[in-house]
Amino acid sequence: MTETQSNEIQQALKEARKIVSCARSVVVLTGAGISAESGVPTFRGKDGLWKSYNVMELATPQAFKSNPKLVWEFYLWRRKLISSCFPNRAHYALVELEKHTPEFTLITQNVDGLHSKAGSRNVLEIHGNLWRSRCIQCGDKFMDSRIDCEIPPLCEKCGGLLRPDVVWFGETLDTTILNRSINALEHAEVLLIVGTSGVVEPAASFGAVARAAGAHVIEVNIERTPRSQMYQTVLLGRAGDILPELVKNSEV
Ligand code: BV8
Ligand code: ZN
Repeated sequence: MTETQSNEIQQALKEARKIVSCARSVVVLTGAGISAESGVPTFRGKDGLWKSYNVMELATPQAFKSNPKLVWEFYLWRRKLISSCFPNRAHYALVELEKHTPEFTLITQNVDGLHSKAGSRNVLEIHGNLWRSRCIQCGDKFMDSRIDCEIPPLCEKCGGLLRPDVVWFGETLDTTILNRSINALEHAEVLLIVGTSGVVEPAASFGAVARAAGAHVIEVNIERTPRSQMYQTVLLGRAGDILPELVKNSEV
């Protein structure tokens, strides 16, 4: 990287830091990229999940209907992998930011539970949580830390089939969580979008919703995305390097 490039990045980071530290209401939208440095594979990266599995074939209600055992193998494999992953500096930077921002909402597409594990409080898990199971018969929902069990697991209350409590492709998001997300986006002064390829809807359009409502949108990613050109600020780099720098003076 040339001297000029690094100065430009420093300048952009300094401006972004000022915007974030002065904002009353901040919304953050995260994707798989924020957990990459914790060792959780992203979906579309070079070593992404899609390379070893066809997620579109596994993360759908049709797949579960036709082969619940295979789908549970996929999810238990992910639980096992994620059980040895811990929040990284980027997750903790958002915990700090939340402490120093009057109105703060964290919207995550991730199902790994690492934001709550880091201590974030106002978290909207729009795609659900891998560590929660739900009965398709009686609807019982509970935190489920099992990484090994008889598959497909059955509900202890009614004997019905359990499923991971995540949102699959082709399924609608929880209405309450979606409405809370849209409401936060429409009242945000700043939207910080971290580590998402901006492909999966409706989350991919959240930047446009906030921008249209007057927010300053800051994207943090290791590369530009198809949505970058619509955002006022794009900070290229790893979330674990950029976020601690972005929020550091909010600790004062
Ligand atoms: C819905 C849970 C109504 C399960 C997930 C045509 C057009 C538009 C939409 C659609 C369409 N056809 C169908 C749809 C709807 C569909 C959709 O969007 N499909 C896409 C593929 C086109 N969406 C839905 O079905 C949603 N429901 O819309 O309901 C409806 C219903 C029926 C029909 C139409 C509408 C439900 C979507 C939820 C799917 N569930 N996850 C599970 O995890 O197993 S999505 C899953 O993939 C993740 O949750 C996540 O959201 C998504 C992956 O995205 P990212 O998080 O962005 O991850 P990715 O790997 O792609 O990118 C990582 C990024 O990080 C990269 O940019 C990389 O550069 C960056 N990065 C890497 N390392 C770092 C980094 N950045 C910073 N630092 C680093 N260190
Ligand atoms: Zn049940």
